[in-house]
Parts: sequence; structure tokens; C-alpha cells
Amino acid sequence: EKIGGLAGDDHAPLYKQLQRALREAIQTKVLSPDDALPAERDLAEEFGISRITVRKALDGLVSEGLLTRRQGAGTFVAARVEKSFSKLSSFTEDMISRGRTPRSEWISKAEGLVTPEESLTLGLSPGTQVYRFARIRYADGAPMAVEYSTIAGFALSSAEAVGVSLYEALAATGHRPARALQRLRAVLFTAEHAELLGVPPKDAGLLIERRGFLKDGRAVEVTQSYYRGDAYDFVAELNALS
Ligand code: 16G
Repeated sequence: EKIGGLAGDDHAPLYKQLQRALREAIQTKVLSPDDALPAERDLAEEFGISRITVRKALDGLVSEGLLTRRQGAGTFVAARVEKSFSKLSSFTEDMISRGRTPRSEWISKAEGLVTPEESLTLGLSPGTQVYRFARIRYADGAPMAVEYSTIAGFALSSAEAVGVSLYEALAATGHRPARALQRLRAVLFTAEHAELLGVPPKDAGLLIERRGFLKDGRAVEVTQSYYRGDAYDFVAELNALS
């Protein structure tokens, strides 16, 4: 199979059109994790565009984490999940954009009242109703993460409204976070987490805590995600201090 061509009637810049064709090829598994991309000059020739344009398109996908460059070997479809540390995406979106199929296994789904600790992190008044979710996240059947979320009660119609994607359920009521604060810490998996994730006990993991807010500043989410250390790379573009 081949990577789709560029649409002749499309007004998007050429590098964006090439990015779209490559994204589609990854999502539809025409290109799989670890596959090498054709050389830049071959892509340029195949799509009838300049090498500079090809390079610009690939640079963008590398910084998004979809592609990875290996010194002297070329550009490959990223095999580990390279996740942007500065993009407010959901697990489901992260997987679908990489051609993987997301699934959630529920450990628990509950409704309750905010704890003193949650009321501080979420800025909710005591007595507020919240939803708590614990789940294992899978990609193509492989466990990737364990996540514990507390969601402000006003943001969901019911606990049952959450299917595979929490952010989809939040978007449905207009409460998907618009901004988030994240912190990342290295952890050794407990025996329990190691078992849920199918890794050896004391394996290295990444604990990411995300606090998500609406445009108006109200907090909707606090989630602790335990990501497999052997499956994720976090990437971010940095700018020099000016
Ligand atoms: C990601 C988020 C998590 C969010 C979840 C929603 C990080 C570190 N964490 O895992 O905060 O709750 O996505 O995913 O990115 P979903 O919409 O697929 O349930």
C-alpha cells in the first residue's frame, strides 16, 4: 500500500497536506510503528514538492511525537508513544492519532462528596458532589496506564455517561478542560500497579498529575495517571529565554 497523494483542490499549505497524508497513513496502519519513511528526496519526488517542504512537514510530525529521527538511519514511525507534554489531549485521542485502538477497563466508577484534599486541589467547596473513576487504559489490547480521576459533579450528567473516553463525556456537556497544569514524577510501580500493567514489580513508571480547568477558571478534573515507563516518551518544544 502507498501513502495517499495530496489533494489538488486543497488550499492548505503543501507541508500541511503532506502531514495529513502521513497522519492518515499512520492512523490507517498503512505505516506501522517502527516503519521507516521513504527518504526525503523520494517523498519530494513522489508528491511533487520541494525537499524543504518535505522537511518542514516531517519536522512538525517529529515534534508532535508521531515520527522519530534516528541519526544516520532516517525517519521512522514512533514505536514508543511520544507524547507532547504541552498538548491537552486525551488518552483516546493519543491512541487514535497513532493508529491504535483505545479501550478502558473499569476498576471503579463512583459518585461521592469531595474530600478535604480534593476540595483544595480542585477549589470546590466542601459538600460538593464529585465522580471518581479508576481504570486501566489499553492500546491494541496492551495495558498502557492506570488512571484515577476525580471530576467535579457539575461537569457530567452521570457516572454512566463515561464510556471509553472521559474527555468525550466532558465535551458532551461542554466541560472539557481548556487549560491544565501538569506535574510529572518518576515512580516505581507498586506490586498492584505492576500486576495491572503486566510489568515486573518495581518497574519504572511515570506519574503525571493533571489538573484541568474550564475557560472561566473552574476546575473540572484532577487525574493521576501512572504511565508505563517503557512505553512513553514525553516531548516538549522549548524556547530560549528572551
Ligand atoms: C490523559 C490525561 C488524563 C485524562 C485522560 C482522558 C495525561 C497525562 N493525562 O490520560 O488527565 O483524564 O487523558 O482520556 O495526558 P480519555 O478521554 O481517553 O478518557
